[in-house]
Amino acid sequence: MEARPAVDDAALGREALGVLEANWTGAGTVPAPGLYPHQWSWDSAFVVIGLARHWPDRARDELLSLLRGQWATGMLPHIVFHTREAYFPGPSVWRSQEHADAPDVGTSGLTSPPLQALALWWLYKHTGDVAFVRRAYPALVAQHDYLATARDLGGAGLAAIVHPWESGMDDSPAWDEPLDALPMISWGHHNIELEERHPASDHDRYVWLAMRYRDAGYRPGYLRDEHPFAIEDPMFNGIWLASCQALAELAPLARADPVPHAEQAERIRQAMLDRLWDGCFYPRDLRTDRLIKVCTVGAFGPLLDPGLPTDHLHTAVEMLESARFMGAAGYPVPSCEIRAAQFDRTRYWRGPSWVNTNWLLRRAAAVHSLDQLGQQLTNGTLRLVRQAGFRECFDPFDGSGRGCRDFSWSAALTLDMLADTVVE
Ligand code: 9WN
Repeated sequence: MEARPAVDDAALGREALGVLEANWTGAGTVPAPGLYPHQWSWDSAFVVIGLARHWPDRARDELLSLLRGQWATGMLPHIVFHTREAYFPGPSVWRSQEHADAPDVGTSGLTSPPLQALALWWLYKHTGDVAFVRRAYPALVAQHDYLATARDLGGAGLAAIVHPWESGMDDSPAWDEPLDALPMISWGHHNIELEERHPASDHDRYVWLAMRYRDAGYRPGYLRDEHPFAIEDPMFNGIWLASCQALAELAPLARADPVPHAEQAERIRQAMLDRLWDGCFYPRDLRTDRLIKVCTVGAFGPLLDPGLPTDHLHTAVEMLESARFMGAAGYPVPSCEIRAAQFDRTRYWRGPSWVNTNWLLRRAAAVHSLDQLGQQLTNGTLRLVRQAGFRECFDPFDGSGRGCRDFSWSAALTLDMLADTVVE
């Protein structure tokens, strides 16, 4: 049975806070009870954003707790294992603790979209807490240095993802081609809940890829020369660019030089225009040196950049509003172009709408003063959670909920959106 709709916005806000309170383990917020029982990196950044105006102390604790997982290389892992709850692949698969650069707490060996500096900026903007900026800033600079060095596998100024999990959009059709180029793997240790999300063959390949990287000692040289999956993704890099701009604004508060962050942002912008644009932003597969020509919600990541040239902005917004995306769906924003052969309204990241990508696009609309688009994204997203609850994702045509219930970023970002819509 679906959740009963909250009677009004105040009740919806209370329910959202209730979900975040229930998902707090004492050490961090889990994305959802049961299926995701640890701290996931970009989920946490969305939680920080959502709590900034409602519970800043908790938002600070959330970010600090995530930073405990940072490696000496600067890498912020996509999962931090604060508890002993079962999850596959867990600490015994990643074996981070055998690695000299890893922290005391167990973590995965992969990273995820670098949203944390934008989250810190959001927290500062709503709290004015300079002391906290000073405390968190060095870790985020180290994270960005890691991306600019160990992950610039194409040598053009973009960070490459080396696993679908690093995109945060695991099952995106954008990864079909590079995954199909890998050997067939079958290990037979399947978990029914996971299979509802990814076909077993995909999950086996995910684990195989992660283990290859682990067995190579998590070395950047291996990633550059041997690892079979290396992709420059527009959403990952669009988020990185926005985070570089956030660090440029925060740097003076931390008595640091903003210029390197602004220069980094410009390098990313130029490289995305040169390497990922062909009428739309596409991921570039570094192993074939070709664009992966499937249009997903990831194509809109570069819109987070206030410096995106106007003609690119207009073309991308036209596509977003067209029948390829929002124009033919009842709810914003399908995770894959509706007319693509790979579109599937029921399958994880291959069609359903997600609150976090809607929030990112709403942020992009604000950055470019596209007020009507922003309002449409906000209203459509709030309609989803009002009707179906804080689900993991939603059917873009009828708005029904899919995946987990009580999903943290759906609750957190609802709080953020409500804070802008409250009429005093
Ligand atoms: C693997 C936690 C994470 C999100 C990702 C989402 C999903 C995991 C999975 O859940 O990924 O990391 O099991 O599919 O795709 O965006 O961070 O909510």
